[in-house]
Amino acid sequence: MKLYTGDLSPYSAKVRMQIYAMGITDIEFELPASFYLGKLAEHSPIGRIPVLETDQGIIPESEVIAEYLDDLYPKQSMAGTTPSERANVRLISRIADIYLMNNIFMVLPQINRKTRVDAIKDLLINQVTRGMGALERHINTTGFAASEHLTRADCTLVPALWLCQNTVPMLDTANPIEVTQHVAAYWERIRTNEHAVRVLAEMDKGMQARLDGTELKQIEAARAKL
Ligand SMILES: N[C@@H](CCC(=O)N[C@@H](CS)C(=O)NCC(=O)O)C(=O)O
Repeated sequence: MKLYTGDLSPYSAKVRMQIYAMGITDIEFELPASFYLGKLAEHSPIGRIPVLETDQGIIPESEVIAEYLDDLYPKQSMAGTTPSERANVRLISRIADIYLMNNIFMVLPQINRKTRVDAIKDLLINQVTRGMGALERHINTTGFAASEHLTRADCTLVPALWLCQNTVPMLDTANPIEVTQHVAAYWERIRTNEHAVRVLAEMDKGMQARLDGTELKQIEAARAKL
């Protein structure tokens, strides 16, 4: 199998963290040139990464890929065991995906102060703040995000919190993790987990490549090959 993935992409990082934690070693990683050219629809109609290529066809959407991996390798499944634990895993993963990452992605174009529309920024940041408030109420106060062991909830939440910490302040807004108690404590704890450490380093590397011009060179190289 092949995963179309990028270092900086939090949705891709979520799937990579699950792959590392499940000990799956036969999935090749690739960032296609089409990503830089805005032509990801050549690989998947949704036009976004991650995409998993399997012998049966492609699977887009991080949550769908995550569930597919759990179904494919039930012994290593990270979906939780009891019905209530599984519900918690899904809930934390949905909060991270829908209320945090999705709204943060929508607000990112407002980083540019010259073109910023304050009403759009405020609307979306309020939604991120609400999502963080909900996470504060639902997150486990000990151990991992949804239970006492590592689950898919952690794989979604780690990249979501990284995104929050590293991008929201660029909108001249305080990092919403700072006013939390349980989320902030979790954020400290999870950064000692080996799989979290690995994806966080990959995301830092991706951010560095964006800031130091390495990514721009890759885009230019992809264009030159057209
Ligand atoms: N709901 C999707 C979101 C994926 C997504 O937005 N991926 C971003 C990178 S993190 C992307 O491919 N953006 C390219 C684009 O929007 O053209 C998922 O969970 O996989």
